Amino acid sequence: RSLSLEEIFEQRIANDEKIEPKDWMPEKYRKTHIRQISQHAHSEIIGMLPEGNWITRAPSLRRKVALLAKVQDEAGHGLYLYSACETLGISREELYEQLHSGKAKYSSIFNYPTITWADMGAIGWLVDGAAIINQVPLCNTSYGPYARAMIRVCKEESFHQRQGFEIMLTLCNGTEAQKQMAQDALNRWWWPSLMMLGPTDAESIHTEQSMKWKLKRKTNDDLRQQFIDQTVPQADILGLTIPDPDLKWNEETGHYDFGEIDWDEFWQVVKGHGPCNKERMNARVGAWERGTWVRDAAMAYAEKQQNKKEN
Ligand code: FAQ
Repeated sequence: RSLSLEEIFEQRIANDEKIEPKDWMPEKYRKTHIRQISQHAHSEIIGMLPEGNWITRAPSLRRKVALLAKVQDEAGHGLYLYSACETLGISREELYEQLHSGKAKYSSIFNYPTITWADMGAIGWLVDGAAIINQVPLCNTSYGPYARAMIRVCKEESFHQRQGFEIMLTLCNGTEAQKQMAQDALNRWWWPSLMMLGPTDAESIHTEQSMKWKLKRKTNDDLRQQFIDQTVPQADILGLTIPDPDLKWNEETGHYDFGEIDWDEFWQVVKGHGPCNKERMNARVGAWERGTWVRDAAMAYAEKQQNKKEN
């Protein structure tokens, strides 16, 4: 008996072969990839906004150059991811429409305000730190274009993380007020960074299927634990206190135990009621609308060039 398309697909997944755009794939595999990759792309684009807030106010030329480059990298990540997503048969226009109409999600973390310079340090250290932990396993995800995009994204992300940690280290070695500013940023970004890795495995509706398809290679809870275990010693180096009285090394498990995450807050933010959801969407949609004339001009120019070639 010859194998069905579905059986061949399953076998390829079992053999750790990459699935490529023109290969047969189950409709649900395609849909769930469009969902995750587009949410990831939207997060990169919206993720530029909290940091964009500080480009004009960076404390030195060196800091400004680094921050500008980081925010540009994020635009680049968004573009690789949108391109990867388009290979699944959805257009860029549809993807933007889903973001702008509020139909598509983007990461909860970017709905928090950036109120001091130390937030640039905390975002690099914690948010990029959590992003790397989540994305390194995705370099090995089953869909080829997503896996290949992740390799380059992870390299850039690890540079971003070190940039953030270095801002924190500088503040922590500075005046008492600067160290306080760093502690305050850690206090505000710690819990949202843990939430970024998604609901608990028990609450995660997609994990089981995504693990079977090797879209996800590790569960939300495993990644969260890995992030905590990696970050606590870094806070010790900085001389900062993680705002969790229940955080404690557990000799038996070889991991840190940690306190209860406020999942109500997480779902409020995901549903659009976080501190900056409206501001972020207004900034994004406003930029898109103000850019209409540029897109129109580019299209008119391309058409003119095409006509010249034809005549
Ligand atoms: N925020 O069943 P699960 C970055 C939704 S890194 C909002 O566990 P899944 C770099 C989820 O979509 C940030 N929504 O879902 C950067 C689902 O809703 P749906 C982006 C969330 O997909 C750094 C529902 O909850 N990274 O941008 C969140 O299996 C610094 C149930 O959840 C990625 O996107 C959340 N935090 O696991 C840029 C990585 N968590 O779709 C600038 C790729 C969950 O059914 C500055 N994505 N939800 O309506 C993933 O690894 C996964 O999609 C997870 C969620 C782990 C995020």
